[in-house]
Amino acid sequence: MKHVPAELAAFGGAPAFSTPRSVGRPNIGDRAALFARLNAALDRGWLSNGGPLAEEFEQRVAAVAGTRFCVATCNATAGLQLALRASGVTGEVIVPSLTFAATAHAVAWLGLTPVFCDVDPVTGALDPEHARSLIGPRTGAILAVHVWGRPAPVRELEELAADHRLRLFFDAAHAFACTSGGRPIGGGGDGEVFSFHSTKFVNSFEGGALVTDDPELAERARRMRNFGIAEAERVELVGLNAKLNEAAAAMGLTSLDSMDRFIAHNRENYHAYRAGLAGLPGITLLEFDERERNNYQYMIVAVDERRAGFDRDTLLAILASENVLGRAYFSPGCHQMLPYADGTRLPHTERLASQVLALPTGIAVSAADAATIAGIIRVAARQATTPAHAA
Ligand code: T4K
Repeated sequence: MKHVPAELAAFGGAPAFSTPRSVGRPNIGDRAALFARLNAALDRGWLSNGGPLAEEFEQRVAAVAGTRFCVATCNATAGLQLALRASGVTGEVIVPSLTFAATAHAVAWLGLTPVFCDVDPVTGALDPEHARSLIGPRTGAILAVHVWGRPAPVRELEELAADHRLRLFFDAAHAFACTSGGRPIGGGGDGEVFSFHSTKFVNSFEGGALVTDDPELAERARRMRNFGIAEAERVELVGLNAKLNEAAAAMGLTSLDSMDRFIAHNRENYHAYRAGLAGLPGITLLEFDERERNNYQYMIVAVDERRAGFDRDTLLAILASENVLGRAYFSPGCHQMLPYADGTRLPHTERLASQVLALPTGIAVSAADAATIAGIIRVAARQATTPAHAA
């Protein structure tokens, strides 16, 4: 077990870790199984365009999500674009601002207008009442996000969308294998999109998937994913190339084989962080509702500067000097990013975006590491409130 420094590296102590512990380090599953799958694909001479590995991956993702259909894609951003385009959304799309830029970009790239919505001040989930106030004659859809793997208010949003005849999608990039109200995330709204990027707990190097129970949407998205080709050379729709290749599917399947182990590991880390950070003034670890199934892949802490004695960016710097590479996910909110900034103010989003950071977890981080990292934060908090460092 690593030591918790009595003196922080930022003040001349030795770093707690000799090699980095970083957010987003990929979980690597069984290498032999991965190479066997890759070899089989090479032997088959079938490397993309709906190969057997991609089809198996789709079936297994649909089984986890509890949906009838799964359309695997080269990444989640393309999956979001397919979902919106295949369902004929026009005009404005209501999206939370507290998310990765990809959510807004998927909308804007299609020539649609993202309209940014505020979030719950504690959980960061899209606020249905604020969303309601943003609905106007040009609104075509709501694209909510299960940010950090914590479920958005699925039922309220389904009611809201139904009341206004809007399409409803969920960016479920963070929420594969989670549940909401006991229901697997995947079956909400018209469709949901997962990410299997390398930084996700289940990864296919790069990859994504649109899951839905709507056969028409699934079929249109499937065709649009492959240049709009219906069969042979018959092109029926404007399409793009958003297919998942066989190497990616091989990695995705291998990752799925280890999914339960990855979740159990992340859960242990979560509990180590929770125990280590308990009772620290101004430091709040965003909790998981353990009545639900969670993937525990984003460890999010909010730093309240007034009570902690330091701000989020100072904590990130302190951690970095200990070789702990956190990330300011997600800061700033999309509504304050250059392509979208138009003076809109979203108070809850802005406060959370200024306070949150992600701490390292995943297979490369042990529960003992998590305890050490929590210990560093504890030391930082103590030093921040002692007169020598408080100035
Ligand atoms: N919606 C939401 C809510 C999302 O969060 C995302 C993606 C999407 C949609 C779109 O999904 P995809 O189209 O990507 O499938 C990373 C990921 O690239 C991105 O997928 C993810 N969200 C986002 C939250 O994180 P960056 O710009 O922070 O990546 P980068 O290169 O700075 O790496 C992040 C950390 O991971 C670093 O500490 C380094 C580490 N890392 C990264 C890679 C790729 C590794 O250790 N090994 C690696 O192979 O976006």
